Amino acid sequence: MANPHPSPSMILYGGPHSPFVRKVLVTAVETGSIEDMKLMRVTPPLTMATPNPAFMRINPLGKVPTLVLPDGRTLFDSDVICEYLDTTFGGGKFYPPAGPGRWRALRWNALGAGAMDALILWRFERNKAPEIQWSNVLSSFEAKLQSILAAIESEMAEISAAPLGIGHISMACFLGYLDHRFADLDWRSSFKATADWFLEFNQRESLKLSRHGEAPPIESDPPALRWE
Ligand SMILES: N[C@@H](CCC(=O)N[C@@H](CS)C(=O)NCC(=O)O)C(=O)O
Repeated sequence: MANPHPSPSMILYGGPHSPFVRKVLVTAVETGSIEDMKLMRVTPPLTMATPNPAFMRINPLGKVPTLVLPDGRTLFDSDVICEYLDTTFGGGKFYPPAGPGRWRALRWNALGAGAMDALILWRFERNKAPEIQWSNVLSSFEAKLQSILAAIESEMAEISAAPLGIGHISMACFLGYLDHRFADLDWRSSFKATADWFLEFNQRESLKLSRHGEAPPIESDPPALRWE
């Protein structure tokens, strides 16, 4: 689906490899707001080591996702954007009002988003020349990944029974990014309930449309959303 809306009134800055951008895309598809969004790729892609002064005039943090609203104001980070989309277009389902459902959704969201942060930092360290990598940092991230997956696995009965919320979207985007950038890790054999949940969740239209750029195409999937 290539943004069929004739003149989208919002601009989403991002790219096809960021899990935080994917979280916004999934929320945008789920809330029916994707068609009102033009997707603008930030080039070269932002990394911690490549600041982009021009882009910092749009978002002082120099990070994606960044959403430009119809009146020209900008929103960041992914949670502010997702809550905006949820309340403006989605009826406020994904960030429930104060109460146990809200804290549960926000807790799972924090788990998924924290896991994405950890994977990004781990990848940054892993991509350094071997002689300057910190082995204790690498092993610390490896341990954190196991503990995050174990936590998700232990809560899977409650996760799969709960109404769809921002926590599910975050955790699915974490697992998608894990497959995208750490395809060498076989996490499924140790975390079978999580693997089964993700297999099913991954079939949602919102997940199909937002697959990461280099993910192998799945023949039956619709074409991915297009970045300009
Ligand atoms: N907490 C932020 C994290 C966003 C983030 O880390 N984005 C990465 C791309 S995945 C980025 O823009 N990195 C550039 C940088 O760190 O300077 C959010 O939820 O939006």
